[in-house]
Amino acid sequence: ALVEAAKKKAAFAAVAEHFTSTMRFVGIGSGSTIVYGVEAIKAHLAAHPPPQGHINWFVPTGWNSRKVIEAAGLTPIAFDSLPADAQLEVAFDGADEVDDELNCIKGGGACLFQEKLVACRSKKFVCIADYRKNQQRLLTNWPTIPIEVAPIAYASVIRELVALGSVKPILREHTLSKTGPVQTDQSFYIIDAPFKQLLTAGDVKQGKDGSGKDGVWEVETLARRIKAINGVLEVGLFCGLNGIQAQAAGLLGGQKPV
Ligand code: DER
Repeated sequence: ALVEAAKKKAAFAAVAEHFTSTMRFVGIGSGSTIVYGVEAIKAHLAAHPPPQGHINWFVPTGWNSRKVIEAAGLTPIAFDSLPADAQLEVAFDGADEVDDELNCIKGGGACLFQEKLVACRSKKFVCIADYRKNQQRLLTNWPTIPIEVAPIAYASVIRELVALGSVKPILREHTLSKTGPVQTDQSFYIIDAPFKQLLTAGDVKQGKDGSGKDGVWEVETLARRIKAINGVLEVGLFCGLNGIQAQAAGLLGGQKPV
């Protein structure tokens, strides 16, 4: 209950600060926290109705996200239906872990590819995360980096990840529902790759070595290296690499209740 209350508090704070009824295109992420974000948006629209004839379009980041938008009675628009020059005013999304520089690990829900697509098409990326996600460095509490890969390439990507210092990357399999690998909205696979705790740019500025020696990486350096592996569609590190961190309003509401 404590965690759910923190998620809800974070979501309502994020929406109060970063959503307005006159917005045209708003990205909606995936996972459980974003459900509170959509609830907050719905309440905001009820309290502050948009001008007559104004449509608020919500861009989903996968099947789950679209269902959440529709269940709230909001209007979805597919990413590939957006007007060519349209940019989203804001994208709201959750995260699995967030560091002091607002870099995020994402992909716990296997939606990282469309989440990054939508986040990078937005002027601002607002991460809604409860206190459990808030760590000084990534891979402190969350143990692995989710990576979306073409099915045919998964074994070769695993080999390359091991060469980068990941001790035992694993193909994400279903647990209860069915046997076999999890498939994303793109029918790709997810590899969860453990790495040592990721250094921030600030650590490197203070002289720490994040170049991968002994498997110790700075977050953006590793994100680039993983993204460059043949067969990788997307890596679940949201950082300066794609300008997201620079845009991130990085709202971390729901601080641990005292
Ligand atoms: O997959 C993701 O990146 C999601 O945002 C997700 O992992 C966050 O999920 P949660 O809000 O249920 O913790």
